[in-house]
Amino acid sequence: MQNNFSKILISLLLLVVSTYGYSSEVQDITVYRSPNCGCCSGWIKHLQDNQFNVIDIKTNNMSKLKQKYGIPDKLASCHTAIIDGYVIEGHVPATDIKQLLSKKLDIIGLTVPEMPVGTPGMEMGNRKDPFSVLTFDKDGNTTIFKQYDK
Ligand SMILES: [Cu+2]
Repeated sequence: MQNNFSKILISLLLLVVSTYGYSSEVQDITVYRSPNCGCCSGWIKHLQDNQFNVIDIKTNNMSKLKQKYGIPDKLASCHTAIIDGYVIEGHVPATDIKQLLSKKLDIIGLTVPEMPVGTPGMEMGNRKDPFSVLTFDKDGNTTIFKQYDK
């Protein structure tokens, strides 16, 4: 009896450990930003709150970097991030990054062009501008990945 109880206890413990281990799986994301970008820090915090491990790289060469990763001017924002071979440009919500990683689309990555108010890292009280998360490919084609209205 005592023995059975310990067995049950141990398997329960293992279940808890494996479930916890799965849900807390963190993924590395490299974020490039200029040293004094405040809203970039806000977005980094949002990623960390959503179980991403952020490698924060400060550089004064953002425009060169955007060229290198194939981000056209009209799709550009402040920071540029790289995760799992994808480019994440601007204030893209963490849920959309996770969705992209599970979908494995044949695109360069996602962007929220410019810096809409109300996106993660761009909070200004209750103000929320509608915005779109766009996919973009190497030819500069875009599609709407997710639309956020107020
Ligand atoms: Cu920004």
